[in-house]
Amino acid sequence: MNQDLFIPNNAFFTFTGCPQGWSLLGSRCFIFNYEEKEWAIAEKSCTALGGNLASIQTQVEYLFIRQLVKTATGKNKLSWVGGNDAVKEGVWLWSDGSNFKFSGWAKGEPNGQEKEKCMEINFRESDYVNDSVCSGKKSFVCSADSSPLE
Ligand SMILES: [Ca+2]
Ligand SMILES: [Ca+2]
Repeated sequence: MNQDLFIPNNAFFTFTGCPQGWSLLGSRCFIFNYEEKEWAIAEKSCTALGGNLASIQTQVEYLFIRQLVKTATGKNKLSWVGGNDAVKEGVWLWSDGSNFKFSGWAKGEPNGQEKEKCMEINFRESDYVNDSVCSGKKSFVCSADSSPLE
């Protein structure tokens, strides 16, 4: 192996284009926010940080986001992500506008019809993706595209 190509982990975070405090995965950045907010207020907080509530585009991203929450809180803390079917019942969209291909709902979910329009992870502190009532106050995860190197 060419030693010149070795990049230490911490340098990776420093130089590949996530704002401070965000974590890089591939070309995207993620951050966990402990403060509990309604889904829409959480989305506003994410946009203020330059992102949106997290979209989950791959299984690897799902695992990464859950690990981010676990690392920050020591448990699988219930958290909002960016999926919602607020515009039309049953039509799930990501708040960042990316293509919704997610199929990792827990068994029997989404089940809330018109009452549950917002997507959460770690329901019952477990590997459980659920649709829920948007006015519930929960921690949340934001995502953003990373910036290219200058
Ligand atoms: Ca719904
Ligand atoms: Ca549900």
